[in-house]
Amino acid sequence: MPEMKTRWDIFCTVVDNFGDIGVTWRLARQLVAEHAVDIRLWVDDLRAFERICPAIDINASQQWQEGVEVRQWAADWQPAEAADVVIAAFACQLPSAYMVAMAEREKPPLWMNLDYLSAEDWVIGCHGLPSVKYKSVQKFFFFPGFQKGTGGLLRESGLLEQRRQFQQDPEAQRTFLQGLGVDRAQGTQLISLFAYENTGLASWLDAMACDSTPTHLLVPEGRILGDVERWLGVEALGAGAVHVRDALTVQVLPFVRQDQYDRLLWSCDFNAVRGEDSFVRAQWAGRPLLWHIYRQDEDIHLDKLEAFLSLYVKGLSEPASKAISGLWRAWNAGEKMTDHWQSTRKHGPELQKHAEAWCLEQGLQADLAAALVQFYLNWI
Ligand code: TRH
Repeated sequence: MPEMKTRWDIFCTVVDNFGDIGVTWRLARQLVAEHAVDIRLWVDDLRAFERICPAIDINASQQWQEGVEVRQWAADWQPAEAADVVIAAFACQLPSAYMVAMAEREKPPLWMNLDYLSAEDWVIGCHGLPSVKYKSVQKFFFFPGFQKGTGGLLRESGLLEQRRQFQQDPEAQRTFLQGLGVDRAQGTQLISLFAYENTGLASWLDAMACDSTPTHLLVPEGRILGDVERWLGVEALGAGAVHVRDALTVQVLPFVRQDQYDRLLWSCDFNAVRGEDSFVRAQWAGRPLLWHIYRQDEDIHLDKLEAFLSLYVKGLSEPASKAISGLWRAWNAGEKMTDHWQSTRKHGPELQKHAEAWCLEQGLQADLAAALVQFYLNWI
């Protein structure tokens, strides 16, 4: 831990959706709460921020949220002193006047690019390497990851313990779900669905509707709703809507705060997630999951999908491994899900045990915020 309070600036441009702000907001809060550093979080789109943190005042150029100084990153940049540690999230371009301020400091700051999450092996070789230089200021690559030699994953201290307690407390789960208007009938499997548009959805919903076990599907408001509407044959689905088709109950949820979303994942038997941050949170939930990866040009996201799968299935029996891999591949190709879902259901107990084991194994790594602080301490 640094002796004096260090000042950190995190820069976030919201490219689309909620992952960019989701990751940086989570990191900023954790650095304040667990590492006693001063954080300024510069964000260019406070509306996206407001969705995951309703307390945000979208008109304020400066505000404090949970100990984090949130700054509007306006197009007309006003001069600001450079911090001791500067994090450019996801290769965002810093304001040029800020770069000048970094170079003018007596001791140049530690400048890092916080990269996207990938399970690919090359990440281990690149994590921590120097990147470009601006005058006297050297930039470094910082890669999150699942394996030793990477920067790890965001995981707040005590998270897994909190999660376990919650999952062992049916009353806490009931109260939480009731707060969202969800009444879970006994013997029903609860599934959350956070995904991009997906042509495979209809076949998955068909499979759930025909299942001998009833399913209660919780869908936060968002991009997948159009496909849900088409399957239900209804229009303008909004938070609170509930529709029943045979064994399947579909319920639309409001978008909730990040900590509530965690509880939603912890409450469900199976979680469909997407992007980067919800993907990691579903792993900490210790429940089987389905990842809708963020699509990239030339299908390079498919390499990332395969890299993760090859790590994740280690320790699973051959049939369970085939079932979950088949499900993930079909989902990401927008293909028919029916058979894959049936096989996944068949291996449910093994996949459940495995999800917990995977979570525990990942929980042994240093978390990303601690790794960043350590990187800084090694650097000074
Ligand atoms: O929203 P995403 O798809 O975000 C991203 C961005 O598209 C980004 O540009 C891309 O590079 C990246 O994916 C890979 O998915 P993600 O990362 O899961 O972010 C969603 C955030 O929203 C996450 O922090 C969880 C949060 N969330 C809530 O707080 N409440 C909710 O109700 C839901 C459904 C999500």
